[in-house]
Amino acid sequence: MRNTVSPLHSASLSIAAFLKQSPQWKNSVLGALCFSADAEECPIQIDMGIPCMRVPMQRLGTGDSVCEVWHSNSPLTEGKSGAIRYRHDDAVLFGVIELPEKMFTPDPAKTPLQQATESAYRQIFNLLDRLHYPYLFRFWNYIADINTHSFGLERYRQFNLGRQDAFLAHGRDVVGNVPAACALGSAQGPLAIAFMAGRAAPLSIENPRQMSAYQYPEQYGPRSPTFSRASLVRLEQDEVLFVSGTASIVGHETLHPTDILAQTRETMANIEAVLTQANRQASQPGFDLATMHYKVYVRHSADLTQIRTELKRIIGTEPNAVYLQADVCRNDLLVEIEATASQALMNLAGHSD
Ligand code: 3EB
Repeated sequence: MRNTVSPLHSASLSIAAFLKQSPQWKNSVLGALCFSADAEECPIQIDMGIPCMRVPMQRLGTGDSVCEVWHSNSPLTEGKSGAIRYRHDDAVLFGVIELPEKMFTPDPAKTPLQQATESAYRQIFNLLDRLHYPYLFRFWNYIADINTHSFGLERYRQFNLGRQDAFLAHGRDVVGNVPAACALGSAQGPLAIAFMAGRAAPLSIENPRQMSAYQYPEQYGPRSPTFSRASLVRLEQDEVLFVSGTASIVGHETLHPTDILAQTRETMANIEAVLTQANRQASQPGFDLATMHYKVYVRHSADLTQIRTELKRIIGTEPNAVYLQADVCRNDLLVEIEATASQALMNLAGHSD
């Protein structure tokens, strides 16, 4: 964001462009999420051992694929544990896990998706305990047919059951200090979860315009979702802000159920409110709408142009944004936007370069 590239930062590029990068560049990759409509396994993971999660989602606008790539400028170690692949430096670990629901049998008490979710989260928590990266910064959750009902419950709500059970089983907080997250629907594929964790506790940030998601009332499902509106991570040389998937929700209610322009404005008002909270708690109040990196999940691809035009108008300049076609976790939500930024810390205790 400032003149220096932050030690932990993300970049967006196509799968083809990724494959053409230098070996040094690839060695500095902590991990990646690759979004593309075709159903092949991530070529990056196959070729290089980089933890890379392929998400079956259509990119909208330009190009047919896009990877969100996280870099570190410290030496990296990689490994596998059960279904998880990960890389870490001394401070941060990035991992991915994909679990097909057909590995699990329906049980009267727990649906296959619920079991897959609980298993994935438990595997993640076990790995982080073992390698001593106890603090979760952020989860990315992708679930096929997220709005479909099965076993008498919407699939997103089944996911929420499994997720909260895993947090509770590991003695983790389910209110207050919870990680940032997003949860989106893909067309097909296994439950796919990516995560970033570290050795320093992040600050969990809430939005005064919204009820905390972990306090949503029961009308949204038997268990509340376990995520915060943002998490602010302070590392040795930089500070990273992960703004969770954000939608047109005020209090706990969806606003403007059929109006894409109004949903886009409400969503951006929510992100702006989260940035205001983050700047109060950051070491430098440097986060602003114009310098965030956005991922915009669009339910109906026909809405792309309107969303794009409105975002540019609100932000005042062409945003750094990637657009993807996805289902959002309430039927009446038409768009969900997440945002990330990292800023290099300046003037710290005699460090200057
Ligand atoms: C919302 O605000 C919209 O279940 O992990 C956004 C971000 C949403 C994360 C999650 C859900 C999740 O409730 C949905």
